Amino acid sequence: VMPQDTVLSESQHSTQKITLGYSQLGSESDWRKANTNSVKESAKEAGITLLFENAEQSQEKQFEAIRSFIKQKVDVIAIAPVVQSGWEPILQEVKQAGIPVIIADRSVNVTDSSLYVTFIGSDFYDEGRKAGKYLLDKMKGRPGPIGIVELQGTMDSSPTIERKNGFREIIDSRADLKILKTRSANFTLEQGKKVMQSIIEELGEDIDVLFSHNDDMALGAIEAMEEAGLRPGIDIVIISVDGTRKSFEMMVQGKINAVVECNPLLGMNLMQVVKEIMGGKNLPKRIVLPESIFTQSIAEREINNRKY
Ligand code: GZL
Repeated sequence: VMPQDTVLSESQHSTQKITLGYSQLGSESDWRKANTNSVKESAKEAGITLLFENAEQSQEKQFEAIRSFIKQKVDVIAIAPVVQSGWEPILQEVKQAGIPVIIADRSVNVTDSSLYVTFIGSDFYDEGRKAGKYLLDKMKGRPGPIGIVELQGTMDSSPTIERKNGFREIIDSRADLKILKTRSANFTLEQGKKVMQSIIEELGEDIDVLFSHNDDMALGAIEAMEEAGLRPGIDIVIISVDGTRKSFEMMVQGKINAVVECNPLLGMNLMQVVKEIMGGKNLPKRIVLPESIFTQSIAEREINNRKY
């Protein structure tokens, strides 16, 4: 504890005193848990006081958390928005309170971009394109028609909308790549399994490809396939998104063919941005982390480097 009469330098003063309110959307997936750990660990390392609220997929609970941050007069508020719409009113309240906002992970649909300082998150549209490009390449020599099933993430969330659209932009270049069924399983393993079970009952052998918007739903779908006597990665080509350790284990076992990287480890970037805001720095409106795609050929080598 600092003796009362200690004179803090400007930098000590700013880092010593920063309080960040983080509204996390839930704990639905391994990606989300890694994101939460990254934010908590990075705040500790940065000496930033963190108020952390988990909304368990409820936008209303995110609003409540944000109002509590305003009451507690935090220095900065960061939000991982569960869906992209409905954010104007609460962001106006935060603006009235004079607290800067960082949008983290998923994006918000607002007309007034002065309502937040910057958005730190992946390019989900490009993730969808990468999945589509992998599929075109994988199916080059194979005659059609090729039946695709898509498991979508949380409806009205920016990763779901943009992965869906990026994927379609690419596969539309080949007419006999057909999306037979697209359903949301809300980014969870349990719903991925349930939804895939019902799709298998309906389409069975006609399914050639699964495009899953995240690894947890892909893992659930794999369970459903195996219970139905189908061989994931062989009878059905599986493309997923995130790059969690479990997805690498599945690639090593030949059950997933490719995983598009989506990096949850935003914590350090976030704390850097918080400090720059407190230091009066100007920031770009958009901060994107570089990402790639992983296939079975590199899974064995890469799995031990995985941090989440
Ligand atoms: C993407 C993130 C998504 C992940 C899912 O940045 O919002 O939410 O792809 C997670 O695994 O549930």
